[in-house]
Amino acid sequence: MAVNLTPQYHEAEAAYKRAQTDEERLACLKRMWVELPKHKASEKLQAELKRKISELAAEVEHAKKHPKKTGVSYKIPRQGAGQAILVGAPNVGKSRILTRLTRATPEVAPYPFTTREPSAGMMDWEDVRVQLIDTPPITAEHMESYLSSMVRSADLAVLVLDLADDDCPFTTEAVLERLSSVKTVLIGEPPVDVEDPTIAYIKTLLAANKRQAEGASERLEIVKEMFTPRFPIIELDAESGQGLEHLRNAIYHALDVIRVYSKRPGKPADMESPFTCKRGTTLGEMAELVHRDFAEKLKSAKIWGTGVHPGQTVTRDHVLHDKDVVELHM
Ligand SMILES: Nc1nc2c(ncn2[C@@H]2O[C@H](COP(=O)(O)OP(=O)(O)OP(=O)(O)O)[C@@H](O)[C@H]2O)c(=O)[nH]1
Ligand SMILES: [Mg+2]
Repeated sequence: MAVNLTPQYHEAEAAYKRAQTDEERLACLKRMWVELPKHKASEKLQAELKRKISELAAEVEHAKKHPKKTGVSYKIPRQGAGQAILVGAPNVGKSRILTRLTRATPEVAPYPFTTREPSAGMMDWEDVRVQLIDTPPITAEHMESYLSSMVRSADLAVLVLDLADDDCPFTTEAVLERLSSVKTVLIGEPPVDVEDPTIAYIKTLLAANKRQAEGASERLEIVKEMFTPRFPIIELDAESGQGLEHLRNAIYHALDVIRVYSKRPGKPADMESPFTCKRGTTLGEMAELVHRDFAEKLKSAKIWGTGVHPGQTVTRDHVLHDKDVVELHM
């Protein structure tokens, strides 16, 4: 028998995956519990949720009584059309990629463990911007404690690998294992139905960097054998710039967002600053993005774009397309 989870449940689950602190996670688990249909088919899920809530509640309680003196957490406010996080083994070129795709200037150096703290920059893609985050390296032995929650709350991970290094398939596997040991699974296409809600699947691109290094072609063959079809593989050489535009495009497209331009009645559309929303967003949902009140006040809307006559009046459940121009009437 199917569990038939409600949209509210899925929403709470999505919020759980984005949560960055244990308190937030606990609140989301509680919401998931409330929204979970309580019947025979969902018994396993009920038991699992109950266990998670009780464990996490104990942890939160414990943390309150024994505040940690050490340990840092980084909250980088989301900006732009989406957030992509660069992760990988030491010295693979994560920081170099950030310097090439954004105006950020993290330190780049020819030795491992250069980056000690995350830093962010904005990547231009046509008329939108995507937030990129550079992070300290991950090895089998070490990962900064805050990293997994940053990866979980990102829209996309870019797993960077070093084609100048014979060990690159293994150091990359070590990164994947390290993250999955804390229930953060990097994968090309996250599954639609997730059995265990505590596991976060993060959509991921594999960036095979240093493509022009000696021996890179041979290593790339091995990398392809090991990681296809688990991840889409983007070849690049950040130092020389080869493949950079390919990576820029792949990042934007992987976010799966569309651009919508707003227009006031009787005025030309504002083609300067599009709203971005997930593909599949409806007019009603978009109105809410523009302004919380708009969704309620919305009387009608006209659209210029895909699948409509120019200026056609549409209802709030109309699904929007990239580059649609929308005129909202209150
Ligand atoms: N040949 C070549 N060298 C590169 C490329 N990308 C980065 N490098 C070099 O590789 C070294 C490491 O680059 P970083 O960007 O600091 O690497 P990282 O992954 O940020 O390293 P950590 O911060 O230690 O994790 C530097 O000497 C870069 O100049 C590339 O595409 N080709
Ligand atoms: Mg670095």
